[in-house]
Amino acid sequence: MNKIPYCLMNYVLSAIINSEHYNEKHRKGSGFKLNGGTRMREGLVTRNTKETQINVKINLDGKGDCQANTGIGFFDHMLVLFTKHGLMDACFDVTGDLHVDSHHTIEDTGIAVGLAIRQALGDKKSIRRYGTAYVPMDEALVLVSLDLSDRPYLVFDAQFSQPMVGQMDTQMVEEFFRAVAFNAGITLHIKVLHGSNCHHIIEAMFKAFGRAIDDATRLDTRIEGVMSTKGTL
Ligand SMILES: [Mn+2]
Repeated sequence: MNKIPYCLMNYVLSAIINSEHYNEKHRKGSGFKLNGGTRMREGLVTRNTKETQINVKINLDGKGDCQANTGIGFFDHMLVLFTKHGLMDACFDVTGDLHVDSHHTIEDTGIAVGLAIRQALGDKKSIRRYGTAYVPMDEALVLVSLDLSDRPYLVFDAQFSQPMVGQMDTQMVEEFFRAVAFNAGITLHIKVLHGSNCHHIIEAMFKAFGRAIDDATRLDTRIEGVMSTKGTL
C-alpha cells in the first residue's frame, strides 16, 4: 500500500464514514447531514507524473486549517492564505522538479487544486455560484470575481515589477490561476486595481480568490436545483 500522508488521513476516514455503505449500516435514520446535504464537500486528488507528485485535499466546509508543503516557501504562504480566507480545510502535499524551476510544481498544483474544487462541488445544487471579493493589502488592491459556470476562462490583469518573490516566479501566478480555472470549470477575473509591492499584490490576490470561492460555494436553501435558468451548471 502506498504511504498515505498524515494530513490526508482525515480525508480517508471521512470518505469511509460518508460512503453509502457506512451510512446504510451506521447512520440510517440518524438524520446525519452537513449543510443540508448528505455528503462532505471534499475533493481529493492524487496526480503523479515524471515531473511532479501531488496530493491535494480540499474541504469546502472547513475552518481554515491548512498544511502546505510544495518546496516553495512563498507558494506555501499563498496556499495557506487562500485556505484561511476561504474557510476551507486543505492539504497540499507536493514534490516537484524544483531543480528545473518552479513551473511544473506550481502549474501542476493548480491543476490538482482545480480538480479538487470540482470534485468537492459535486452536482453544484443550491450553491450561490458567483463570488466577488476586493482585498487590500497596504498599497495593493485586488478584485477577484468568479462564476462556477463550467465555462473555464481567465482574465488576468496584473503586472509585476519583480521576476521573483522568494523562490516563486511572479509569472507563475497567472499560470496557477489558469490551471485552477480550467480544471475546476471557473470563469475567473483577476484585476489589480492598485499596487506596487509584488508580495502585497500576490497576497491580496490569493486572499481575494479564497473569499470569492467561499462566497460562490455557499449553500443557499432558497436555491432549488442549480442556480441557472438553463437547469445545468
Ligand atoms: Mn505575506
